[in-house]
Amino acid sequence: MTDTVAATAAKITDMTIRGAGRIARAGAEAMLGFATEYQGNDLEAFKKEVRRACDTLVASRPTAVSLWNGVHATVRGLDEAETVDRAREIIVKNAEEFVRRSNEAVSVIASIGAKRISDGDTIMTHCNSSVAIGVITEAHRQCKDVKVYATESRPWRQGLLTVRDLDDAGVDTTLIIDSAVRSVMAKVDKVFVGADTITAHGAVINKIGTSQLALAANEARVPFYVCSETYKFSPMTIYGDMVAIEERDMSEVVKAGEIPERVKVFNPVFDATPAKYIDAIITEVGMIHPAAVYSILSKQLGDSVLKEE
Ligand code: RI2
Repeated sequence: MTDTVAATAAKITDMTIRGAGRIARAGAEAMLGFATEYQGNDLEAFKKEVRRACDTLVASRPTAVSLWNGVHATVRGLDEAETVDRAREIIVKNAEEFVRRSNEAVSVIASIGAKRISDGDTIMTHCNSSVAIGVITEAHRQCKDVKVYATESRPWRQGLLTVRDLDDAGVDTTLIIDSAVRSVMAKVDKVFVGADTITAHGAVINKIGTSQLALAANEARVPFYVCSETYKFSPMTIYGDMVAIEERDMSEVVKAGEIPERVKVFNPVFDATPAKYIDAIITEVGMIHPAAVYSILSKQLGDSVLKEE
C-alpha cells in the first residue's frame, strides 16, 4: 500500500479531512495516487494491493457510505484489465470522473435547493455540511434576504466552521448551542441539513443531533430538507445491513480529570432521522421523497441490486 493511501486514511480518521463529500473525493483521489505510484507489473499482485488500499480507506470512517462509494467507484471495470498499466488507467479515469461528478452534484443541488428558499426566510442548519451551505449561499447569491441559525454541533463544534463559511459569503448568521434548537425553531421557516448516509428506506444518517432538529421541526410544522448527493445512498441497506454509527473517544467530550474516573462517556457522532420527519431530499437528480431512495439506488446499480444474495 502506498504512503498516499495511509496518509489519506489517517487524515480521514483524525478528521483533518471531514465532511461526507470531502472524504469521498479524498478516498477516490487516494486511489488515483495509489495507482499512479504503484511499481510492479504483476496484475494479480496489483489487484491484491488495490483491495488492501480500498479496505484501508473505507475503514478510516465507518459511517459515511460516501467514502465506500467513492473508493469503490474507482475500481469499477478493473476485472477487464489484462495488464497493470491498463488497470492503472482504469482507476485513474474512474477517480477523476468521480471527483468531477461529485463537485458537479454539489453545485446542481445548490441551484435546486435555493429554489426552496424564499426572500426573507430564516433557516436552521446543523454541523458543517458543504452541500447544505451551498444551497443557502446560492439563495443569498440570488439576492434573497436569508438569515441563518447554525448549531454549535458539539462535541466537534463544526458549527464554528459553518458560521465562518456563511459569514465569509455575507450571510446574516447566528450561532446557537445545540440545546437551543427547539426554542429557536419557533423563529425558523425551513431547516436544511446534509447527510453522511441515506438508507434504502429513506432514513438519514447525519451528525448527532440531526434527529432532534427533525423532531423539533416536525412539531413546529417547519419543512425539513436533507441536501445530499446520491453517492451517499447506501446499497448495503437494501439487504437489511445496519449503518455502523461511529463512536469517538471521550477526550472529544471531556478533558482529562473533568469527571470521576468511573464515569463512562458515550460519544456517538451520528444519529438516524426516520423518513417520516423528512419533507424532501434534495439531490443532483432532483428533489425526491425519501421513499424514492430505493428506486434511485436500484436504477444506479442495475439488475445486480436484485440478484445479490
Ligand atoms: P457534506 C459531516 O460529518 C456532517 O455530518 C455533515 O452533515 C455531513 O458530513 C455531510 O457533509 P463529519 O465529517 O458532504 O463532520 O454535505 O463527521 O459536506
